[in-house]
Amino acid sequence: MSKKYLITSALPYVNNQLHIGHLIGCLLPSDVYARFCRAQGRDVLYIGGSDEHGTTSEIGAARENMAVEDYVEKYRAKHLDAVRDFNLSFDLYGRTHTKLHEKLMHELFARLDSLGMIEEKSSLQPYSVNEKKFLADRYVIGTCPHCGYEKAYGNECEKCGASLDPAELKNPHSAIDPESPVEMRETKHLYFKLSKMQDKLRTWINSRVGWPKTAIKIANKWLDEGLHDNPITRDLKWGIPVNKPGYEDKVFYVWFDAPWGYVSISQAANDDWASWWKNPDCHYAEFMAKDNVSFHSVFFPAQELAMDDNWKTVDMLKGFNFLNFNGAKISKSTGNGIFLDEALNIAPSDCWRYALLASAPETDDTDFTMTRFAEIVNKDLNGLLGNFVSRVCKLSNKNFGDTIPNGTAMDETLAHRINEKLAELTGALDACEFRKSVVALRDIYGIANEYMTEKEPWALVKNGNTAGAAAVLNECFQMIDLFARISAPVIPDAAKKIQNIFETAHDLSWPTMYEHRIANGEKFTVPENLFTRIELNNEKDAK
Ligand code: B3M
Ligand code: ZN
Repeated sequence: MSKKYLITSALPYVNNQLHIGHLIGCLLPSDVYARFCRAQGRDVLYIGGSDEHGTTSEIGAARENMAVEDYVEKYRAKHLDAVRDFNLSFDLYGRTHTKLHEKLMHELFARLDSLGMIEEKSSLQPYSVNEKKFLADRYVIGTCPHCGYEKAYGNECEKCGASLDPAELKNPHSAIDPESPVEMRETKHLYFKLSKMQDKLRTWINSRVGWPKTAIKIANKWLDEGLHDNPITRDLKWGIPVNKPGYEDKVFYVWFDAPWGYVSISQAANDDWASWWKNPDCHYAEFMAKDNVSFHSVFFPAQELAMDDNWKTVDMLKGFNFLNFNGAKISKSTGNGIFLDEALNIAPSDCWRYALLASAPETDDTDFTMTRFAEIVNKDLNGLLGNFVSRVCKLSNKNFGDTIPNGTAMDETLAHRINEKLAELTGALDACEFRKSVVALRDIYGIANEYMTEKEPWALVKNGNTAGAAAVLNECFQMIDLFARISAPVIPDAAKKIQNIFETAHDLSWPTMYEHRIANGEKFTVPENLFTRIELNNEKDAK
């Protein structure tokens, strides 16, 4: 039986159009990894979806004067378009506002409660007098007690990453009605006894291998500061109702229910979901941006471990830094960035996939510009890959017709060079090191180009060495076949086009070694150009 791989992408809130930051921060790398694993013959369950609860949806709906359900539906539809257009191969792109999810949350909460992991506490919380309600999470804005940022939310500071209790904010005011007086009033909430999990979680974190440095650092910072019990209920209407008497007018905190969305979406995707989620031999990889890391490295695994019910915890937590655009934060409100609906008017999805992976913010925040985008696409995809495929097919067709010219034995020097890079590529993808994997991929395209330049098959033809030219072109076709296989996780559309060059269908399984799979005399067709050059013509673009 092949090994099980569970792969999840963070679930974006449905309060905005997705942008290239979301794409590189979780959706795309998880997809590339899932495709790579499937090509290796691994048994993959790949899950994503919409995080529909929380104050982001409620506040967004209020701003657009819509019912929350309709608002969520509107943005989810846009997200689903992006999932389709960018070829994200989720087994299911699900959602959290479902009966299945509610049922799961109720069961999980009841279990934590029965194990003594839940405590009721009264606390003073900001209350908006004019709106007559408690201000939860993003409903309250104030000054962060840690870094002084003036627009911190009640649950977290986006500037310094601190997780906050609304009562800690200085100068709290309502996000919806900033003029309303805010008083601290007493209200009761349910707390998850996170403090009890300190030692278990430390041991667990210490047993994780291969996490990016940023992710390990964030997790350890939390542990070093000492874990505090954290409230998992909110005074809100939109969300999962709390299944405990006395809590009828409250819902669960969005960060309590959202990570469990991975499980409920798995349940909706596959009847056999437990063979991933309750299987200690399964390998679980999570993908997210760094502002989500504390929830995935501390809160969620602490709950899983506290349940003591054999839940699969994350093995590889791939946390990304932020992608900026033209030197500034990507943001809908300032209009800075590329949003996924407009991206496709600029270039096809493969170009974005490749260029973003080549710029993945793996070790630091990274700046992305249109100039950088054009350079990468023009050099690597259009130049090294597209031109090579086109030149080989055209030259061969002109001199030998529509069948693969006769080859000889594999060029061993060439094979050795390719195999070295192939091992690097495989290792990088296995380790979820995406920039490295793009470098290795580009190097293999480069080796093929060098081979052709050195062997000059056109000169061989001219000098009457037809057999020699045929052998070189044959070797080039073998490399084209290799390109389809090794490029497929990153640029699936182009890989399919390359695969279709050959009349016989050759699978896109992941190769362990460079091999000759294309037979002499096999039919092929000269494809349309795989890529077109990106020309930047206005000033805004050409930064
Ligand atoms: N919705 C945060 C975000 O969209 C949050 C992720 C949930 S992952 C379970 O960035
Ligand atoms: Zn702060």
